[in-house]
Amino acid sequence: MEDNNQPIQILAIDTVRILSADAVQKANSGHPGTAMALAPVASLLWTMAMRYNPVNPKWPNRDRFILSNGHACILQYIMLYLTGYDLSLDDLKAFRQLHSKAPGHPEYGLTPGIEVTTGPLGQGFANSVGFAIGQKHLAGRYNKPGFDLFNYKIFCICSDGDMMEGVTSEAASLAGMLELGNMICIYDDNHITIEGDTNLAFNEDVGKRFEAYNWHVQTVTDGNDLAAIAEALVAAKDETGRPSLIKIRTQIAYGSPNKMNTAAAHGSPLGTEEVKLVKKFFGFNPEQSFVVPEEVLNYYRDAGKTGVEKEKQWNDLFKSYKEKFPELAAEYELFSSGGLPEGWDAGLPVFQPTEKGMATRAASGQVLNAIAEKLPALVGGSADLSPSTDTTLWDFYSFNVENREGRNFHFGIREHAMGSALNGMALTGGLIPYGATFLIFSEYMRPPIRLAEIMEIRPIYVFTHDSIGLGEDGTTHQPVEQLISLRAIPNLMVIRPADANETAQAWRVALQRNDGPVALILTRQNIPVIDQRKYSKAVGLEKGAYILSDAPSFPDIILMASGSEVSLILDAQEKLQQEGIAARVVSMPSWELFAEQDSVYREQVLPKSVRKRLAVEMGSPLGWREYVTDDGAVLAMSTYGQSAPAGDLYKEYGFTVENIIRRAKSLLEVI
Ligand SMILES: Cc1ncc(C[n+]2csc(CCOP(=O)(O)OP(=O)(O)O)c2C)c(N)n1
Repeated sequence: MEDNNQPIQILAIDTVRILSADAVQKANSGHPGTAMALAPVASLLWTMAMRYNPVNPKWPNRDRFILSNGHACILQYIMLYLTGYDLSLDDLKAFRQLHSKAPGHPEYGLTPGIEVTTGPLGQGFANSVGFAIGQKHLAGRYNKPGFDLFNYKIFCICSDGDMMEGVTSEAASLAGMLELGNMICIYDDNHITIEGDTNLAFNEDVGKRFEAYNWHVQTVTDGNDLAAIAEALVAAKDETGRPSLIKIRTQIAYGSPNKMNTAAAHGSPLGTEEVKLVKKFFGFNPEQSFVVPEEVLNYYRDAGKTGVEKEKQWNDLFKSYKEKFPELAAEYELFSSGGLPEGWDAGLPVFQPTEKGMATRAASGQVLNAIAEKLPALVGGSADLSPSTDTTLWDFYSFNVENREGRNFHFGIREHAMGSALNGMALTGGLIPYGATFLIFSEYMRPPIRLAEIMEIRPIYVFTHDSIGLGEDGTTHQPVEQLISLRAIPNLMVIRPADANETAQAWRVALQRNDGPVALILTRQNIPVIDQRKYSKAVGLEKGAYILSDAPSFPDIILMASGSEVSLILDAQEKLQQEGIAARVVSMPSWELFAEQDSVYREQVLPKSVRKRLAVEMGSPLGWREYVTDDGAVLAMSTYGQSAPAGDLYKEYGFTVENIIRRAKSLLEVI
């Protein structure tokens, strides 16, 4: 250090700026400028505004911090290291390297203190809304007079890019309406994006926009004005009736004489010489890198240590809460550790065949309501489609400003924000969130679905209206490629049950999974309830594929299907039998579950020696080849559907028992 006379706060901030420049320079990739410019606000957040304990990053009543502009994550890693999380200076030196704890964008589960994986712009902001909903709901359910168990806040930093993304608008609108006063978002208004000045593509008044969303909006005109930032943070914390936006005008790469305020400082190292100039500007030795003055480390570590006592106080509070409200405490402990109560599935309904049959969405609604009482952690809703997706919990209230304990969520027609909010809710701890819409509109929420897979967290998606079988709504609403595209997402478990009983089993499997999300794919239309006295029990669903009805002798052919098409192949089996053809019927609700089975089981279900196989699914044929082999065939949708009654569409596209028989015979060359 050349100049040691600066007040510690300034020195501490400058250290963060220089570490940012150093780490990105060493990695030879990354985003230095934004981290440098945000150092003052970060420093204030971690020293005066936020409640956290680096020794226990999972402490339930900690404030949550989400960096929505995840590209600036070196800033967060530096703050985690400095305040005493399990992250070292060496980890910072390994920024963006193989197996590093400091990857190119923040990843949940990899780095202690990272609450959620961010990087796709807009997600972190919308996740924050989910976290804020989660906190309000926990408080609504568990807080009692004298026991303010959950009163933490959600802090989020976001950038121009976040503000441009549509999902931010959806989520901000929802947050304002729900009066989520526990959320504080700092908007890094630096006027710079990758292509240059924001005037190229973005010139609205963000503050006014957020005011219109019912947010409490403050502006700080200078990102280095510590007093103004601190004041704004205090005011934001005091505002509990509305979410807060603090718009801070910063200068990207502040301190870099040649890169400051330019897009060049956004996504590339500043350059060795420029980094030296930065060090000079801040009075550091230009020849030294990764310098952390001892007093700076002490300054941040001391701030971090205050969290130990705060957590202890909370633990004491929880202890007396546990004495006074043992059941509620036990419930929270169970669900927040990912468990389910003993016997939770005892009341799963069993459905009997009826003349009319039953849509799997309707069965799902019954299942959900049968288990809701025993699973208070199960909360969810839809993007304005609860009546159509059958996802209302009949005996419970809606979540709204008056009732935070409500378990029915109205996300509005905001599928994308719903998906992102579900991630924040799932990460809250103690909640099992589900979200519903039509399968076709899963398209509108793919980014958060993918992130849930990466994070191995467990929202449950209820996607109904799963095929041309939805009928008259027509082409725009009839999914074709959605099933296979969801199956293509690693770690998403897709389950398309064949009837009401498989639907009950699908919920059982979904709720038992706690290392990744599940998508339930359900019909709009009534379909037969398969007679479990005549055929195999629906519990076979848990294996992904199972022999629903075997051939009386060694099978000539295997018929396989998922969802509504299973009943068709069952009928076809019977008719083929009358003609002396032995067909095995395999119900195949989940490729992912089947892939988890051992090879012996898989061989039992699909023996290699039976090469004639016909797969039937009202979706894209892609992927089925693996199961039908080169000697088999796939009856699927290779075009879009049309607007017509379902029965007519079944005929039009060949999803009839007669056509299945014809295709089977053609495979067996008996036509
Ligand atoms: C959804 C999404 N689209 C594009 C990108 C690629 N990207 C990363 S940062 C960025 C914009 C940078 O501008 P800003 O958000 O203002 O960040 P700053 O320059 O202030 O760091 C873009 C387009 C992304 N991460 N996510």
